[in-house]
Amino acid sequence: MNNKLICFGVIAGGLAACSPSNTDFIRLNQVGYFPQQEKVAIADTVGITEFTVVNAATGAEVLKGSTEQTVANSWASQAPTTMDFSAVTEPGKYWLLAGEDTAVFEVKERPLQAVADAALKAFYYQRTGMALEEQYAGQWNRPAGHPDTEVKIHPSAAGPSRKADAVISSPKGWYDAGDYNKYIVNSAYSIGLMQTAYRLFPDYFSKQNVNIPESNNSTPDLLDELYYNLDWMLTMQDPADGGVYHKLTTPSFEGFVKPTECQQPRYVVQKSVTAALDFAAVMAQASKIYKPFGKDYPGFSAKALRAAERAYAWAEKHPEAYYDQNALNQQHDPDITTGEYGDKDATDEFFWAATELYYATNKQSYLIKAVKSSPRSYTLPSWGNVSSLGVFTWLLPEREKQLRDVVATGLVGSLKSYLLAYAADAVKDANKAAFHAPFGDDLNDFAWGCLGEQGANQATTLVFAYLVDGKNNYLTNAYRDMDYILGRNPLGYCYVTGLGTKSPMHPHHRLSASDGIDAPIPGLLVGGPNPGQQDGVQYPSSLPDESYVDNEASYASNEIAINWNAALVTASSLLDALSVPQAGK
Ligand code: G3I
Ligand code: 9MR
Repeated sequence: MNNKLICFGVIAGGLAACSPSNTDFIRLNQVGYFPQQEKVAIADTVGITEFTVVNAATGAEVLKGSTEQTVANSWASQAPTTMDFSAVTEPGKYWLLAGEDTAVFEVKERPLQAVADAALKAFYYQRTGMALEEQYAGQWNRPAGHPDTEVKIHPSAAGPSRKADAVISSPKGWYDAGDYNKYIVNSAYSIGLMQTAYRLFPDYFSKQNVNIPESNNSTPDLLDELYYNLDWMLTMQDPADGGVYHKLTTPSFEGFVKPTECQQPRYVVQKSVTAALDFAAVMAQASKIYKPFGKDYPGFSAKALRAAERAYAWAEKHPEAYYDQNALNQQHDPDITTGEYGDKDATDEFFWAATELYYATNKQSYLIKAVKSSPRSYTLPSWGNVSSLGVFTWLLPEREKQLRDVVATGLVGSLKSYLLAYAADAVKDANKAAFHAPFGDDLNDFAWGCLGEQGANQATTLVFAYLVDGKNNYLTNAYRDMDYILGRNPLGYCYVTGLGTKSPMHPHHRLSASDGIDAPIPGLLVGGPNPGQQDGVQYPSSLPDESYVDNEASYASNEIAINWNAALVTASSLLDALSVPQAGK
């Protein structure tokens, strides 16, 4: 079948609504390009040397171009071709035609606004313990589940004042992911990333409205949403000693049932050093960020700072209190088999927490501690390695100008050089990469949750490199990573639910799976290609960048999680803000 001719016919007949067939192999950003953005599509059309761009509304040809060869990935037998249509800058809908293949794309102002808004709104859908009303949640409205007002102290968390099986109240917060549990390490890390975005462009966030119950108060929606989880986190601190429980969980994962149908008891489990430090870091951040919003959140700023200092002091006394679920299960009952978020090295958490506490208090002791645990190279943010969150805080452009202390300025100098070394290396081959992005040409790019932890977080890192160094090339490459996530990838998925022309319909997500609605909850980034394939599901391919399947059972490639969505919120908001200079700071 010749798609090209069929679509031309449709266009000539005045109907712009025809859609490309699934067999097409043109890969591009399915959400849209802003007028000045580089615009590149990928095809595997061997032998095709030319492409055409047609205005979908008028049928008029607006561009003719030549294809170029990329460099094949080490695991691929063949390099795809690229088509550069950056010259198309007039807002509108277009067809890209190459040989037998067709794809539709759109040029518009602020295409990433839809991504940034949907990604943030997804956190509202993850809220536990409250009813989601139709006026905010649309067809995904639901009654309250998991009130968590009666949660048991697991024996691993018992102490002199709170004995095993004692009951505490620990309501609110977000469901972590496809499961129904709440984990301090992961939700703190997620908040840390998004609070970083807020610090960079507060004016951008003050204008955002995602229609949540708090949208009409005087606090930005982002901060209202984060507060819903911060408020839960405060309940996870043991008032007796300042330690922080690692997680609030059922002993084993629930089935694919609605929140209101869950029966298992919920526990708070063991205090850990990583939970305490991640908690300390975000509470210290929040104490500064929420200070101007005391009208909506009275007393929170001071309370957060006190909580942060106590948690940090606890961590210093318990530096070896790692969360090791196997060891825990050998000593205590019931066994806990849900997400571990374990760690055997808290140096990065000490660095991040000390960094934030120094920024919040100006106490010299925290500066010394931050320097002592500072990293020797740059590592992308992930729940398991948070050193970059500390790096971002040191490199905040406004702050750097204010630093006078020689120890602090020395540290900033080193951290900057590590970040820029990472960024320079990341972008060096991107121009010729198989999918024209810095993410996606290395075997190590693909693992559980890679689209968030390695894709979107690389984009955020490159935004920082751009802000620090001023090189446009870093910004261009950050947008390229977003293009990858939004469709310019081997399987041609826009990996965010509800966006683009082909997106996941069956994520490993209990809320979406149990609500009786065909469409999944929107705005959720799936984990993505993961050659580990740990879920035993049949995948279409064993190639690293094709190890993804839109199957509800595939928790290793098709789950959603707050940390990946936090990465999407951060990258898409920063890039949206930067594509409208006046909306940024
Ligand atoms: O870091 C290594 C990397 O160096 C190596 O190249 C790669 C090769 O496969 O493996 C990488 O480690 C993987 C790691 O994720 C990457 O972050 C591990 O194999 C993999 O098992 C690990 O998966 C974690 C998963 O839980 C299983 O424990 C994910 O990070 C983590 O995001 C995920 O979190 C779960 C929670 O436990 C429960 N809630 C859902 C959530 C999302 O799936
Ligand atoms: O649903 C669970 C998901 O949230 C986790 O990321 C994943 C790995 O810990 O585990 C999933 O639960 C599966 C369990 O590990 C094994 N039995 C099937 C469960 C999913 O239905």
